[in-house]
Amino acid sequence: MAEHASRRCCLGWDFSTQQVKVVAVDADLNVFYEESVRFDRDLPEFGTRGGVHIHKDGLTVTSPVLMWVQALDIVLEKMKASGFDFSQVLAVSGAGQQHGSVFWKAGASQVLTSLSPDLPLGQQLQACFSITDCPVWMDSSTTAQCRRLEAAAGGAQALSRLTGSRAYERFTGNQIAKIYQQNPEAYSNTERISLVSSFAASLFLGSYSPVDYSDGSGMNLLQIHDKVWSQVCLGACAPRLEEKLGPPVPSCAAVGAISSYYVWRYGFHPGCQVVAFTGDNPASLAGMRLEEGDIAVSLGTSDTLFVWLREPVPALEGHVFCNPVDPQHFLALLCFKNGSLTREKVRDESASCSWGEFSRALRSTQMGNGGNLGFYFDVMEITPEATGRHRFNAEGHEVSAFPRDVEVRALVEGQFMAKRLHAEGLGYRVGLVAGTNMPFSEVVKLAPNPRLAATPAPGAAQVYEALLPKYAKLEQRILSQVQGPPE
Ligand code: 5FX
Repeated sequence: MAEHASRRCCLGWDFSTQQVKVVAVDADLNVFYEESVRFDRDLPEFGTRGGVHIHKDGLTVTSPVLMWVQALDIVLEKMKASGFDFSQVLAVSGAGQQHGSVFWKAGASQVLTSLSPDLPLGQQLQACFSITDCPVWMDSSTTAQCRRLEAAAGGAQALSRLTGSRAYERFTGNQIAKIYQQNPEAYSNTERISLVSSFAASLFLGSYSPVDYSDGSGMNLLQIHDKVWSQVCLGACAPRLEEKLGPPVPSCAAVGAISSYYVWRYGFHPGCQVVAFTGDNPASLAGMRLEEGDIAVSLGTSDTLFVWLREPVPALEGHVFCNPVDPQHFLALLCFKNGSLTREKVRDESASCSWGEFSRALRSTQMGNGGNLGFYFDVMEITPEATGRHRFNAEGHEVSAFPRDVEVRALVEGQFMAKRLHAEGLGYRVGLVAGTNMPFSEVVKLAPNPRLAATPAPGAAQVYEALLPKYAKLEQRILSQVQGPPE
């Protein structure tokens, strides 16, 4: 029998854009088993690229709901074939891509609660969805719905104060409004709307699992302070929406025991608990074990920044979500579109296409870059909404180029000052004292320590504290060139 066969554990699922993945974690928080299904490779009959269908308008992006269901079937069958002992699983929970939505057809609840253990889920749930291609987070086709929602809420800033974000095209409320307007029959034939996270939890529960506060904050519908649906926002999106969403719950809530389907088909223990699933970004905050005052940066195609906040200041950029670990606190998320690709471009132009050269250039220049500051927005940036490359010398005069080494440092310092500046705009303060009495942090103490990739150089705080106001002023200057002076 395989080594992983009989270990008490919890299963963590990830329903992401490109794959469904599971990890089994033992009592010491060691991950001892992993399995996954990649949509494009393992379910080619759905014809997705990167797990999605990009429609002809270039704005609409969807994923087939049955692809997600079948992926779960395949992962479970693979686990069974490997001898995985499901009877040792104490609880299942997980994460889903944020904002995506699933529309359950009238009558689906009945099917979910009476699943036959003899058949895979995909076969039984075939007719359970009123929308078979679900809107996902990459969709940007709902600008009209966004403007309508902001108007109904008293403006973008008012909506942000209420729900944590101004209206965003991918946010679920706007997606629901579009479906209601363009396909009213499908909407009225929908008995329940889930997020990808609560949809996945529902599959395990064998009944509708509630939306959790954290992922619910990515809908432009939830009042992030009161944790209730906003009547104004619901009303602006679609009729009878509250009953289709059901009441939201804390992200750590146990929502019930696993469906008997899994007990009979796979041998799960009937007492195995399903804990609410949440969004992938909130789950990352929990997984990285962030605490109040911590900040985490993910450097990818886009750079993403996560911050644990106690008193957020929702703004016109970035998002404030309810915190998945402590519902009294918040999580701020900022997305910077000019991430890795821009760094690679500057590396190629100024460091002979070599990361070694790039690092040498950084070492050969001083912190603060002699007062030279740069903005590198090769594509239209999200935070802030500006484009182009802008370089300023120590006297604040715009210059057309920097020496190569200065260019490299200006890029890195500029990208990180932007992160600090905009995180502060959402209420983050550098130097906060970590909170006490956090049960979650106690629980995860057992897990191996995350590896710090870097620590600040001595003197960094003084240099950048002094430079940041200058950076902020120059950013304003660039923005006023793009947008015109503030009204
Ligand atoms: C966050 O707001 C996003 O839209 C993305 O990070 C998705 O969650 C990716 F799954």
